[in-house]
Amino acid sequence: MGLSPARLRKVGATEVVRRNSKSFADAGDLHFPQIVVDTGNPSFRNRRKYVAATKKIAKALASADPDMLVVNIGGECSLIPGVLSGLGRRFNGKPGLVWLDAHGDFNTSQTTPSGYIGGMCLALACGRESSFLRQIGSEKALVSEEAVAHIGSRALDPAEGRAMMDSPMMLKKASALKRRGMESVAAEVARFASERADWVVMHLDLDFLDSALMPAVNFPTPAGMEVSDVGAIANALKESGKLRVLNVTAYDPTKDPTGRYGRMIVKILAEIVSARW
Ligand SMILES: [Mn+2]
Repeated sequence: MGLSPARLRKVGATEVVRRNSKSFADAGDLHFPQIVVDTGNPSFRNRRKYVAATKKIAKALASADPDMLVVNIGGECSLIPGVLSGLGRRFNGKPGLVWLDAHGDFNTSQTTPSGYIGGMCLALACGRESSFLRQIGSEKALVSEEAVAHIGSRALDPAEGRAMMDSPMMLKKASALKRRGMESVAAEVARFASERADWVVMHLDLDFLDSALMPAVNFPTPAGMEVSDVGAIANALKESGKLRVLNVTAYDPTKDPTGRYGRMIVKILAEIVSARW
């Protein structure tokens, strides 16, 4: 996934954002030490490197222009604490988070079956590991769970799923979205986020999409969503006037030898940044 930003730039990601924006600035790429062997506590692997990476992301974003849409290309979903921490210093008011993902990313070191940070990063942003918050220099949760909408899940671990059900977050599983249709859910999600937040982050883990549509991710998951569902959410959020940040994560170029899926992601990106923005 670390190869994703360079590959997506190569197939036009930077260009479509530039072309669809009134003003544009490119903050460049961040580089992190490669993790070859997992180290540290098996219930929170690679923690030391992750804390350093989170601080680096936060620092890079702390000078972002609050009047522009900030587009972050991952890497994996675990960029989120860095994004919220950095932009939280710069933007006024409370953040909201609309999280599109097949997975919960809501484990903690107490519930994780693997110690994989990517499966815990949303819970970390929500402040469920106070020691992590202290390590990155934050006194409180980076986003309140009351302002989180989790959309499109279909592969939750049991304890993680229970924690999500008990949380005040909005939880819309893929099965419910298919029953109700995305148009009405999108309006509800946008209303939820804009009522509870002053600025909203749309976070797209590409495995939100059905694995047949988007197999170039690390954890492709069937029974997923369509590209038009991403567009419906993006449009509803744009109409709310509070969408300030877009994260696009989890593309794995090594699973995309022809570049076909990279081009598809650039097209999705173009749609999100262009229409009605
Ligand atoms: Mn995922």
